[in-house]
Amino acid sequence: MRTLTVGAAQLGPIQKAEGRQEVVARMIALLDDAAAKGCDLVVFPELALTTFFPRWYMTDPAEIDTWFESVMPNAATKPLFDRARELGVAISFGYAEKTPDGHHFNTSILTDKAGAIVGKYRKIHLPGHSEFDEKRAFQHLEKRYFEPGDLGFPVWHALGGLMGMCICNDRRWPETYRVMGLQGVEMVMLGFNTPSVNSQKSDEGIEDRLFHHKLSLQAGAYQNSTWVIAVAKAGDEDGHHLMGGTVIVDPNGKVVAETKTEGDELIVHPCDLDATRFGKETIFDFKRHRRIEHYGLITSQTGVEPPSV
Ligand code: CDT
Repeated sequence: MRTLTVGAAQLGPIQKAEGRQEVVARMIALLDDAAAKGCDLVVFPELALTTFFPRWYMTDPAEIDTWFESVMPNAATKPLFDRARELGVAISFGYAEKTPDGHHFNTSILTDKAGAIVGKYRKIHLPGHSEFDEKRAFQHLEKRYFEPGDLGFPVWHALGGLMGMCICNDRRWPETYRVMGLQGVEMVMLGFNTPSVNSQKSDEGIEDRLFHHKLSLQAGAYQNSTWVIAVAKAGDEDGHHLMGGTVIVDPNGKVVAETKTEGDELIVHPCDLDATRFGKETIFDFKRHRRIEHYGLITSQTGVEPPSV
């Protein structure tokens, strides 16, 4: 057994006016609880330090940059890194990253148990749109504020296993898991901010949204025989509701732990990384069973091109 005890630390809503220090204090409270419960690793949501700001239309670059971190750790997040190091607990969380040369990414990081950053991922599948869209019930401007990630889907030797990350919308795309699966990933960590209503289809509500969320995670976990840790930012942010549904999914595709609220809430599960072996060595032994000679369209073509009649 190679057991990694994981805490999925859901955050409740963060209002637009709430500062990073307040949020970091909430994250530290969850981290303390996780350490007391024996966690090796605590995973926090996408854009964990602020409200889900891509719902707000902004034009002033200086205002936009107030939502970004140009150094990590920084003054606001140092107490979180310090506490994680004191407790000997690894952490993963998402934030808006501005690079020294001015690029903007939706990023997540993984630290080791000494608080050193050992992995960084930049969100590749950015949902939404880049200009104000009056037809939507509310805006989702990730394509305005972020560039698509430029780091691929790396997998790292960390915490005694093979660890990968993706972010929110990435979880809906089978390619995300498969690229990591081909590197032997044993645990995928991801955070999400998912509105509980479809802004372009008002009759698609929270029940459908939670269904699609779990469907994607469970399929990704099963088809690549990996643990998946999916962590929400949930609840009502300035009148905009985000669904909960923080879950831990085992390599068989089963949900083994799930939050019950839309507030700050920790769920904990002992994840045996060796439980990924059976699937990887049998039905999903890629080397024996994949037929790449038939998969060319996946990387040569983006959109749908029906055959000619
Ligand atoms: N944050 C994020 O990626 N949210 C998306 C919403 C999709 S609707 C524009 C998600 O996939 O949950």
